[in-house]
Amino acid sequence: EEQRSLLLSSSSRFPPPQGVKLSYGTAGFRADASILQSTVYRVGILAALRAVNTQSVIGLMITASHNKVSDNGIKVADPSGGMLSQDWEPFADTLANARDPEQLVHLIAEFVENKKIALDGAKSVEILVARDTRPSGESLVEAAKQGISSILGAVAHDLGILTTPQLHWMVRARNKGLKVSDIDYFKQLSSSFRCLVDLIPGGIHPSDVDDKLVVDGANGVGGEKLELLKTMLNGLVIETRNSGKGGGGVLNEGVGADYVQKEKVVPCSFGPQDVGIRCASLDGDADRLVYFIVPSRSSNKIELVDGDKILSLFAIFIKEQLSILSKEIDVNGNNDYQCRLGIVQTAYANGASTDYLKQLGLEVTFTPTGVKHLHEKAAEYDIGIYFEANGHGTILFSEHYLRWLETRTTVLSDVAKGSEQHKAALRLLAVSELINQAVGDALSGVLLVEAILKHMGWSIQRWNELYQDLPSRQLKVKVMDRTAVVTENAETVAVTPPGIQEATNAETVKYPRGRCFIRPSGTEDVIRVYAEASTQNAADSLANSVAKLVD
Ligand code: 16G
Ligand code: ZN
Repeated sequence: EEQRSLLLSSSSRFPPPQGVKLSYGTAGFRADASILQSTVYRVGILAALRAVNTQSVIGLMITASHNKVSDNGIKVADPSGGMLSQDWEPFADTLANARDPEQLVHLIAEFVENKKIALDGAKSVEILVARDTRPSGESLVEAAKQGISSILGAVAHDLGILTTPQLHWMVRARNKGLKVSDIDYFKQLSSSFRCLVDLIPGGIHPSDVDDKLVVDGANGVGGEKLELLKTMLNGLVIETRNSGKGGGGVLNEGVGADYVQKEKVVPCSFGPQDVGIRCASLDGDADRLVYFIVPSRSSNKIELVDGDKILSLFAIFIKEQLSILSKEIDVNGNNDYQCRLGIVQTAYANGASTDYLKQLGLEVTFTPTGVKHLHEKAAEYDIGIYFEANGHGTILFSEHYLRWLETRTTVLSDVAKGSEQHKAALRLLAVSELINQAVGDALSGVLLVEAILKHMGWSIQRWNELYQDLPSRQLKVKVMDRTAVVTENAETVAVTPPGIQEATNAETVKYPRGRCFIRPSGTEDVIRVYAEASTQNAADSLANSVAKLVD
């Protein structure tokens, strides 16, 4: 019928690359941009099917995040704004690897039948498409649109260049029935930031006025969007570097959150002039954020203030508000609601951060690497805070708890309005508006960090001193087949190849405070090794000896 011939004719324009097997990994499909046309076209089809199936708005983001500028990738945002439902991932793989139009159409028909997707095109559905600043993005967006429009009733809406979290935010908002444009995102961020600042006890300290933050935009979309956001903020001085404008540097080359976190050196255009200043780095699509300090004029080494420290800062602030709120007693002398606060980390979290969080009395759980895992776990709490050490994370609020907070702020008597409890509830509500509820978001993350530092009256040095990171080392080992390593227990135990875990343990016990694990990368053909110990030499040596076991 009509649908079949539509698919056959459009797919013949997108022959798949020969001799490559693609897989929808932790971060969607990612590869050299030159081989992605057919994959992106096919993911366009998948997104359209997902939209018809859920009768919701779906998002498509064209980005390769922190990877090099010649790479690109594509991932799907589900109706909630989160990652594509995991039970659709195998279908994504199957589609991407279909040999020819006939097979492709056959696979689609089979899937449509299986999932009982009603493809009559009767009701139209919308797919929001956005891309980062990569030059290959433009033609890939075209391919995505072709895929989308090969499904009857599916309509692509091209939003141009956005950060990844912005796209996720838009999808989420649209499915909540809000008529939003990308300017609404900036309005919500800036007004909730303002709200937090207005609630600072005793107001902003005068010395804050010329206390600036310098942000490395990774020569990508984040720098550009931050420039825009800045114009809507008061009381925050931000200097953007590596904003990607005016023929400056190359995307992610010697810049950005991934570079800074892995290499622990200053990014391009930072140096001796920045000693002691509060600095931050975004990644190429602005879903990761790390802070750093340049400690001395004589070296390019930095003090990294990573995702774990951001998590700790957020946790302290949330805990403080909750403890203020818990002093609120109702007329019967009961405190009627106990908020469940949970912290979610991965095995990459520095052991010192986990110790610190537990000392604060917080519940800490671990999941495998990858936002979808952390996000899912965090969503089980009233307030769930998750972060990867690499700087991807956010704070999730359950609908139930938000409703409760809202009633607190409205039912409190006039006397209680303006009370500490009232303010704490307002702060938590402002945080839920500011911090992206769909995915980790460097721009909203920067604003929340800045608001909390102002609230606490802390310098970045004071913040960094919450605890001291244990020395660590990450290595990667190129292997023929990374699937040979299978892990369990949130990637802390390798169950295959046989004996590898025992050998790793035997090395680890040789080092005081030693901790080490291996896992297959979800984005590259490598096995990653992480080691931590009481000294840098020990961590290096542990990582090296375990890397030899893998080789
Ligand atoms: C992707 C993940 C990130 C994870 C990283 C691990 C998303 C949106 N991003 O960038 O969370 O930390 O992969 O990479 O899920 P690896 O598997 O190569 O170590
Ligand atoms: Zn990213």
